[in-house]
Parts: sequence; C-alpha cells; structure tokens
Amino acid sequence: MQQDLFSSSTRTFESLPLADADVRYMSHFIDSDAAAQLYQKLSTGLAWRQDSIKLFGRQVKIPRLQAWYGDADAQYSYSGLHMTPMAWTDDLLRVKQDIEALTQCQFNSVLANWYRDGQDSMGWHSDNEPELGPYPTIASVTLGQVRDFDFKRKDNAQTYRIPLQSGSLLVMAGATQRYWQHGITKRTAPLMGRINLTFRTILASAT
Ligand SMILES: O=C(O)CCC(=O)C(=O)O
Ligand SMILES: [Mn+2]
Repeated sequence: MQQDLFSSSTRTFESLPLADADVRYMSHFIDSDAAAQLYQKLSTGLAWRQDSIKLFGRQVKIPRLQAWYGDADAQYSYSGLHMTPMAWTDDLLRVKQDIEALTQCQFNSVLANWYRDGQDSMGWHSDNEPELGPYPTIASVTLGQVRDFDFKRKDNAQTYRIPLQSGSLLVMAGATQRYWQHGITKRTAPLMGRINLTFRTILASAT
C-alpha cells in the first residue's frame, strides 16, 4: 500500500450554505497527481457498463458509464435497474477506508460514474431510495475533469452550484436528500473525462 497517495495538510471540510442540509466539501482529499493516476487506473480497471433505464415506458441508455462495487449483500435498485455489486477492488477499498476514517461513517458499496465528456450528465434526483434509509450519508469523490454539481431545493426555487475539483470529496448527510435534489448538467464545451465515486450504505432489506 502506498503511504503518500493522500495528502494530509490541507484535508479540511467546509460546510456549504444549504438550509436543511448537511453538505461538507474537502477540495484536496487526494492530491492532484494521485487523483490523475487513480483516474487512469479506474478508467481501465473497473467493469464499466452503459445501462438502460425505463423512462416514460421506453428503455433509454443513461448518459454515462457506471459500475457498482461493494459487499455481496449490498443490493441496490433505482429506476427499475437492479444492481448486484462486484467485489471491492484494492483501490476502491483503500479510498473507502480513507473516507471512513475522515468521516467516522461506514460504507458498504460504491457507485462509480464515468462522465466521458461534456455530453455525459446526471439528471436531477435525490438519493432517496428506501434501501439508503431516511437520512443517508453519501460520500462522493471526483477524479479528472472539474464539473459543476448543482443543488436545487424541492420546495422553492433555491439553487446552489459548486464546481467539484479533481481529488475532492463531497459528503451529503442528514436531511440533504429530503429537501434537495442534485445533478450534473451537460456541457457543449469540449470536456475531458471525469470519474465520480459515490460511497453509500445500503441497509439490509426488511424482507
Ligand atoms: O457525479 C456526481 O458527482 C454525482 C453522482 C450522483 O449524484 C449519484 O451517483 O447519485
Ligand atoms: Mn446522487
């Protein structure tokens, strides 16, 4: 295991000014060289696939690649797509353990998203699937291209935008998913690729 992959001097969280939410941002979770290296490794090393979801009765390809890793019992579904996790890779496990030490939260799965260019995106949503529980903590790492991460309040017109830097960590907790949606908008400018890792805890199913 490499000792020097993660910087420690600048690893502080700032709270983002969103009411009825708990969102914390660390711009230098991983230093920029290590983030670029990890981007390269994950882009070739993860089992990426382009899934389709059902939208208004039609199967539509989602505008990004995804891969789902985690503990064997961390079953997850969204938009009619059922995902069985692949076994943790060393890199993903190392990032998970580092985030767990920083946040004092445990995670049992990660959804990896690969935005290949500016045309790849993620629509407005909340991470509010029942298997995440009512107040989920979601820890999100950005590697590669900076992309704008947008928040939109559900019950009024408030919005908030933060450009997520390569090597950054964004943690959404508390009531964030209840009051806010988030998304990554498409861009027409030519953009490089971005890999995002969203660590989650899937609760054991009640059945
Ligand atoms: O790419 C991102 O930063 C967001 C990903 C996301 O919201 C999700 O996977 O639910
Ligand atoms: Mn999300």
